[in-house]
Amino acid sequence: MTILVTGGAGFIGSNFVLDWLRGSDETVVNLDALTYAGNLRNLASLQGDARHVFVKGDICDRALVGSLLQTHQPRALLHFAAESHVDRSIHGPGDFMRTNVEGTFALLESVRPWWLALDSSAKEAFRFHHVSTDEVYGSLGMDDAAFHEAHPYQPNSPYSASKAASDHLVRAWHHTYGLPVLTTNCSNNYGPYHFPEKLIPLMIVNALAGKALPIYGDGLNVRDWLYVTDHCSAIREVLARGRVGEVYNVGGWNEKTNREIVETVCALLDELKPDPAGSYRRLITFVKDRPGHDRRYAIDARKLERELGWRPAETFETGIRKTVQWYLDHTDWVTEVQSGAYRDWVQANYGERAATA
Ligand code: NAD
Ligand code: TDX
Repeated sequence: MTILVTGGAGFIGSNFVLDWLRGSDETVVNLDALTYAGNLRNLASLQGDARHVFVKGDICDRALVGSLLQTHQPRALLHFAAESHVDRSIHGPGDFMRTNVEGTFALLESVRPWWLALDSSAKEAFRFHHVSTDEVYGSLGMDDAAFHEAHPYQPNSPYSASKAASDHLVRAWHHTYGLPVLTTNCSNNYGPYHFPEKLIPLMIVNALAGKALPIYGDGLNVRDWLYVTDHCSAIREVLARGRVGEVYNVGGWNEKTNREIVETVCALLDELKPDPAGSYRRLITFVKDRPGHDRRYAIDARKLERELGWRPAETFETGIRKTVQWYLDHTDWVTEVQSGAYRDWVQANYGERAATA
């Protein structure tokens, strides 16, 4: 059996592929365009492993996706590929519309004729699992109840608007064409292989380099944090037993202000790699706020727990300690990502296979 993953060289996608292959002999076909956020280094431990078939390519390329479906006949498609950084979406929304909206549309339209031609049991068994975000629901007040699956969509950034559009497309392809879809909307992830443009890895990497730790606005914006392998286990559960056409919210019940996050990172670094100049807290700097900055996200994950018995394995305390330790142990990964040197490594190790789909 085979699964097709899009965006499997990114942060969550690569964690998912590694996690999946730790517990399964199924082949994973991994379609990724290797944008700045995609890094085959994340999957270096799978080199030579025949269960992992990497294909460099774009989800907008219908001919390519169609041929992958015909060749590999996957029992499921897990759609992670996206432009994912809110700040980048503010400065340049075009790529977000192309990949997140047009790309999801192209993927659905590549899948539909192939899926329709399957025999009835394969058709019934197939799943299109769309990986999405809590940001589609907009911003909560401090006293509001956490987002549940029926919360109205109120996206506020170009990123969240593009993800909201993709969620609606996936929903419509189920209701109109009967495609067996599943959607998960997850809170903020953190953990290994997180690109150092996002809050937690940026703070770790900057602190170790003695650079400023920029906190937007008053730093009291709240995010709900989930360790990435807990997101992976939730996706596995929903894929295995989720009800077709349903949406499941995924979260860790770990609401933290950005100030708390940065102070926790500094305290852990002070313990694990003491700052020669005293404490990394000296680097905290309050900077201009992000335009349209959502105040609070919080996920109500009770449906997932009630229906599928899913619960996160990590607490925030265990997950953030593992994460800080991972970055301390993988300074070479950070250096390569920042310098772009991993692209040379990709060329050397994957050569033509990466260069041509
Ligand atoms: P990421 O930016 O780290 O990785 C995205 C991957 O998609 C990269 O490998 C990139 O090369 C690939 N990609 C981009 N455009 C592509 C295209 N046109 N064709 C093929 N591949 C393309 O993102 P992430 O943080 O791993 O997020 C993965 C998914 O999870 C996204 O859909 C995101 O919206 C969602 N999500 C992320 C979080 C989070 O906290 N990071 C939380 C909830 C949901
Ligand atoms: O330098 C920073 N300083 C700062 O205060 C950065 C990069 C961020 N922040 C703040 C903004 C947010 O309130 O920290 C919070 C987290 O920011 P990001 O790491 O950029 O994540 P966020 O905007 O919350 O979005 C993330 O979670 C949901 C992912 O990037 C999305 O892909 C996911 O859907």
